[in-house]
Amino acid sequence: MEITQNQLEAHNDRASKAHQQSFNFIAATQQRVEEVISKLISFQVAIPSWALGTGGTRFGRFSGGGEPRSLDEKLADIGLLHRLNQSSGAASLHIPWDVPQDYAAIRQQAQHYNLRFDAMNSNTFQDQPDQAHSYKFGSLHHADPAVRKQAVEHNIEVIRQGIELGSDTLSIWLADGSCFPGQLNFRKAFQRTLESLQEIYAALPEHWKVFVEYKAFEPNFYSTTIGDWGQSLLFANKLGPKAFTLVDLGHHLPNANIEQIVSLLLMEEKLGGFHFNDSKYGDDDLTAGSIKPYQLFLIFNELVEGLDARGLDHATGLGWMIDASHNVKDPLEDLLQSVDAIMLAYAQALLVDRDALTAAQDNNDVTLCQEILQDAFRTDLRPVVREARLRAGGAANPVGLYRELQIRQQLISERGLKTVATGL
Ligand SMILES: [Mn+2]
Repeated sequence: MEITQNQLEAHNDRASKAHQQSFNFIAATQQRVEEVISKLISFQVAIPSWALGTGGTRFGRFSGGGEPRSLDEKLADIGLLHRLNQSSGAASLHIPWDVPQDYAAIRQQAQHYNLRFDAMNSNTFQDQPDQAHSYKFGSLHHADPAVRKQAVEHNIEVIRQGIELGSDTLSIWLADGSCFPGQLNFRKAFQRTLESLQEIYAALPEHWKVFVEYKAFEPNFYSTTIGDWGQSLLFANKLGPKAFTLVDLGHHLPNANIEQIVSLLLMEEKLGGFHFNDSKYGDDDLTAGSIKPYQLFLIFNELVEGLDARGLDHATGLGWMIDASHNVKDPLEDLLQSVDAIMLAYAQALLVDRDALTAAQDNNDVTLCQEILQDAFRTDLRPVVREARLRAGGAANPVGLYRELQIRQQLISERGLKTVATGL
């Protein structure tokens, strides 16, 4: 199904009066609203193909119905999101879950929805039915060279798929690690991983990048071979200028200062991309901004400051992606909420008075530093995010229009109630 221009305009007309009142107020009280709007319009967040169906836990999975059954239907779902918010103009695919049957047709479909292909994700955390060797004890770090070779070749195959689609980034997350003390020689595991990554790196086309993602724990619960940003940075530095660290917000030990990690990686020119989500405990993969919105704002505050310090374009300087899983919500509604939270945190960070903050920092005026940050965070910028969305051609209230048009019910009638999307 597709949303028509008439449906969009009728919805926006109904919201127009209330929106204008709230927007006029903020535009009259904040000087830099136009600059914020133009940056918001450029900013796009990639939607992961694996988050379009209902996720699950190791205890169960409860399908919501109407889930996409193919790559075509996944792109159609991302097209719907982008139509509603005009901020989801990219897709992040996962191989082998999303192997295209017909590249030209998939490229054409993406063009129809005005989507581009962001980072391609490899998968060596599961065994596929046709593979010769098991990843039960790891992939790129495995003691057996035949397993490592299979995992390296898979990653090179993902690069090849990405070239066909016009992507320029390979994103690697490894489940490799150990569950018990003594299981693994840490040094050898690191060195084997480095050698495997070097082989993959050598296969990158000229303009490509590789993102090395880290994760503190899970599925291994004693050690992870790329467990934190230091280990990822070691690999990225040893690999070369096309290798970067990827920060997934849910992949840290509790209470880690993620904004400081982001700031320093950006300074070192080694921050490559982001996986947005939120968490209370671990890798909860909850809706961005649903648990710790102030942390999300503080992260964006460092991103804006660091990107500006290096003269990088906010929209293209890093890879912006969501990595989430939806167990109890409609995945499409959840993704709309995540993108909205990301745009809001970004808008608030753009509003921070940088000059005043720098002066307060230099004067050790701790109270004023906090006042400046919290003033931006507590300013209701929802009308500004909405205005940017409307000017870009989106809906005043994406979740509202999604419900008014009963999109989930339509997807169920098109695809069936018992469909299961490939993914986690
Ligand atoms: Mn991730």
